[in-house]
Amino acid sequence: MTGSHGSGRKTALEDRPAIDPPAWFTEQANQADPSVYDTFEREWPACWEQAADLLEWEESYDTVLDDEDGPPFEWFAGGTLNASYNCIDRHLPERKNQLALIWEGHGESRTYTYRELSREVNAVAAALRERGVEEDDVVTIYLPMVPELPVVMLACVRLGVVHNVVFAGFSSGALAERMERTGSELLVTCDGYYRRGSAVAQKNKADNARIAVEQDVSVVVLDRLGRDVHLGKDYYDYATLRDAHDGETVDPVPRDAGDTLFRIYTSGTTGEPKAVDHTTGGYLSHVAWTSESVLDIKPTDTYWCSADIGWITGHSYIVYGPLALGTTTVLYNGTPDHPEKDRLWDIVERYAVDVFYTAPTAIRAFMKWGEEYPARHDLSSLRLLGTVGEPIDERAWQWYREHIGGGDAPVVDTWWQTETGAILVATLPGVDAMKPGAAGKPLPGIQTEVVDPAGEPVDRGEAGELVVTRPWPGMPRALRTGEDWGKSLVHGDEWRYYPEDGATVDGDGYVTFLGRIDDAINVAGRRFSTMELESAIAGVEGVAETAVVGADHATTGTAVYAYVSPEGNCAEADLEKRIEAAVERAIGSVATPEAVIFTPDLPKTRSGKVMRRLLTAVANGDELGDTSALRNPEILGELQSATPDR
Ligand code: 6R9
Repeated sequence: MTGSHGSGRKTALEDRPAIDPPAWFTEQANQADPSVYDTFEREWPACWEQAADLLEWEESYDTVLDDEDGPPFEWFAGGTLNASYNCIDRHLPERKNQLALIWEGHGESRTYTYRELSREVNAVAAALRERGVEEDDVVTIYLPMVPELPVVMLACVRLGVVHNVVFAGFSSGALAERMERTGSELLVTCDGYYRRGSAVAQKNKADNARIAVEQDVSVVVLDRLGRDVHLGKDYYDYATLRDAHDGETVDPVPRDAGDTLFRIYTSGTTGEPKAVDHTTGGYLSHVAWTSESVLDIKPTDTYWCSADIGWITGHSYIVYGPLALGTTTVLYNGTPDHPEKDRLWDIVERYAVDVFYTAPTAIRAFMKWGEEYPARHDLSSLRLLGTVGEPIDERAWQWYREHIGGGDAPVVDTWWQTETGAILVATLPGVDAMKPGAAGKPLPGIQTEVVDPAGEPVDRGEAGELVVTRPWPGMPRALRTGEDWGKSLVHGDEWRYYPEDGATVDGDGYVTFLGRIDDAINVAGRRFSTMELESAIAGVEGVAETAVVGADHATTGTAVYAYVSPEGNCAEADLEKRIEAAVERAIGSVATPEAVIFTPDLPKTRSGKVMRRLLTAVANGDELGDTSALRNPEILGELQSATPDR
C-alpha cells in the first residue's frame, strides 16, 4: 500500500500552485470550452459521441454504451468501421500530398505523404492476404522504429487482422513467449538495425523464437542492413512481397466496434506477460479524442512522440491517434544522445515540431546533460509539451517548460496505462490551469476515486489507491467482458477498475500520482510513498535522478535507501547533506535516508521505467532474480559495490 495510507497524515504534495495556460494557447486550442466537464457529466455516456464523431463509421452505432446489468459493456454497439480507412483513406480527398510520416533514422530519413502511405499499406495488405492471413488471425510484428512498422500494423488492421507488436529490444525468449501464447503463425521482422551506431542482429533473435514455439511460423524479413541474409523455407523477403503487389488496392474490412484492433502484452503482477486486447471502435474513438483535446493535435501540425511503437504509448500516440486526426507524425529510430546529446532538439528544429510528447525519464536525462544542448537549437515551433510513463516531479516539470518549452508552452502530464488504452487523467491545456507535479483532473467523462484498503474513499489530500469507477471507451476487451483481472470489476453491483497506482486528490480535484502501490516504504510503522520521498530529493539542486527503496532494518523495520544520480560536477558530501535536509523539510526526520548512494545511472527497463525491485534487492543484499528486462545491466555490479554492507 502506498503513502501515508490511513495514517491521517496529509501529504506534502497537495494544493500546488496553479499556472494558467497562456492566452495565445487557449485562443487556438482544440478544446477550450470550460463547460466540457459539465456537458460530459450531464450527458454521460452519450457525451462520448463527441469522440466517435471524430471517426468515419461504415455503419453507425445504435447505442453509445450498452451497460445494462454491468459487463459486458458494449461501446458504440452496432457500429462498424475500419481503422486503416480512418487513419488513411478518409484523409486522401483533403490532404493526399500532406506528409503522414516523417521518419528519422540512423544517418537516413524518409517521408511518406498520405497517398504514399496508402500505396504501401495497400500493397502490404495484399501481400499478407496472399500469404493466407485472414480476419481475426494474429500477426506478430518484431520491428524497430522503421516506417514499415506502422505500415504493417495498418496493413493488418485493413484486413481485420489483429497485430501483436513485440518491442524490438525484447529477447528471443520474450518474443517466443508472446508468440506462443497468442498462437501467431506469421512473424514480420527485419535482418537487423542500428542502435548507437552498431548493428543489432534482429533476425537471429526471431529465428530462435521461431524454433522455440510449438506452432509453425512463417517469417517475413525486411532488409535493413543490406547484407544478403539467407532466407530458408517459410521465410519471405518483405520487399519482394510488397513489390509483387505494388499498386493493388485492398478494400478495408469493416469491423464491429467491439472487435479486437490489436493485442499488446504488458507486465502483470504475476510476472507473466498479460495480454491486453484493444477494440476497434472504443479504443480508436478514445485515442482520437484525447489526441485532439489533450495533445491539441491539428491536421496541420508536425507532431512528435518520442516513445517506441513497441509500447502502448507508441501505438496510441504515434500511430492511431495522430493518424486518425490526419496529422504528420514523426518516427525516430535512435537514442537521444547519439551522435550527440542535442539529437532530439536538432530534429525538433529541422522539422519545426509543434507538439512534443516524451517521458519523465528522458527529461531527467536532459537535465543531467545540461541546458546547453537544447539551447543550441531554435525550439520556438513547440506549442505544447506532454509527458507520460511515470510521475514527473516539479523540478523536472519546470525544467522541461523552461528549457524546451521556451518558458511558456503548456506542459501536460498524462496518466494512463497499457490497460486503459488512452489518457484518463491530465490537464486539458486549453481549459485547465496546470499544477506542476500533479497529473491533473480525470478527463471529462472519466470518474475516479481515491480509496483506502477497504475500498472506502479517503479524505481529500490523503493518500490511497486510485480506482476508476466508470467504464471508458478505450477499455480493453477483458474489462469490457468482465474477465477477472485482479481485484477489478464487479463488487456488489458496482463496477471498478484498479490500476494499482497510489494517488491523492487535492481540493481542486487534481490527482497526484504516488507511484505503483507496491512502491511503499514503512519506516517505524509510518508509511511513505517512494514518490513522496523522491519528489523531495529530486527537488535538490544537483540531483539529476533518484529512486528510493526500502531496505530491511533491525529497529525501524525498513530503512530508506536513496539511490541518486548527480548532475555533472557535484560534491557528493555536500549533496548528501542537502538531500537529508530536503527530506527532513518535506516529510520529517523520521524519513531521513539511512543511506544515500551515488550512482551514474539507475537500473531501467527498456521502456525507461526505474526497476525498483532490483534496487530493493541490491539494498537488501538479496539475489537479483530476473534481470532480462534491464536496459543497462552493466550498472548492477557498481550499484552492489556502492551499497553499504549490512
Ligand atoms: C502509458 C504507460 C502504466 C503505469 C501506470 C503508472 C505509470 C504512467 C503516468 C504514470 C504517474 C503519469 N504512469 N503515466 N504515473 N504519472 N503521468 O506508461 O503505460 O507502460 O502500461 O505503464 O505507468 O504507474 O500504472 P504502461
